[in-house]
Amino acid sequence: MCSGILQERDKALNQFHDSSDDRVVCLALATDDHYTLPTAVTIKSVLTHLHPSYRLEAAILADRVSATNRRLLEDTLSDERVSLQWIDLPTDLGLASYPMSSPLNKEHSPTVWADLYLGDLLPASWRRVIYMDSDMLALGDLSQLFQSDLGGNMVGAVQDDPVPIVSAEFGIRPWRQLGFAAEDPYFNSGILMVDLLKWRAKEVVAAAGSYLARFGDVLTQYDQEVLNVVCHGDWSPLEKKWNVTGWWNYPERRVGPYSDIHDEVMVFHFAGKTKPWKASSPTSPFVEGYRATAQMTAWKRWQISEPTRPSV
Ligand SMILES: [Mn+2]
Repeated sequence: MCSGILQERDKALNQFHDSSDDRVVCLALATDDHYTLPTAVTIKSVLTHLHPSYRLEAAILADRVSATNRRLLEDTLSDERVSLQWIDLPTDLGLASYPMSSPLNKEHSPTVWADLYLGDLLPASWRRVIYMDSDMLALGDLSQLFQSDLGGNMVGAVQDDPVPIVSAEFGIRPWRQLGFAAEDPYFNSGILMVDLLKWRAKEVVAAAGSYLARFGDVLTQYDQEVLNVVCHGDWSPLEKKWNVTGWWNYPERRVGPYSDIHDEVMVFHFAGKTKPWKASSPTSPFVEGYRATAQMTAWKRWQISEPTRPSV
């Protein structure tokens, strides 16, 4: 009985595969020169866990990355299952030029805004893409995410933990003026599953520019906030396992449906200030996994140079 069901399921999966001419996952990340190593680690982790029948096409939206770091990233990812393309960010990204007087908006790299330009910069032949931050470690097969049903929406994303709704502190301050409901959900933008056909049809950059022109002075969360405005009512919630942050490091939060969340992680997101490539980062199994992946890169001098603090 059970095996019959499994055979049916396998048949359905094979039909899906047979009907798609190419088993490819399209992935995009953005980096400046300083983030090239973390970007390489994230892509390496994706490749390591990708289903063996899939290839990876990775686009790197690059802000002035040096020739040396490009070569090191390419050497790290020299694998017949991956093809890389560098896409240089224009030096005059319009969204990076808005005056943002909010004290929360410190000096930041233009790469912060690169995700808003996915529709403009990625190859026209790409119909879907997974966008990832460069502070993430894949622990599972992203071909499953790439096949997600977005229910006709433009984007799939994971609801944020510290900011679950638009009216939360550090959510969307002008939610009333925008006509949103207080309880409307708010997502973390560290990983996005994007329907590029819908994205390109929506003129995302223009919508983002209008928001920044009106409310740039009360912005609290950079591109994440703007994406939540632009994608409002047009995103599907993805399962938490696709974007598990350090918010879950506190055992008292891992209760009820989330009691096993750490066993289910498909992508761990080192959101916040403590990054695993900094020696000052508290250790955890995810940090150890990250550092093991970093050892597989071509950066021979990858090391933790400061003394590590014990985990708290
Ligand atoms: Mn992040």
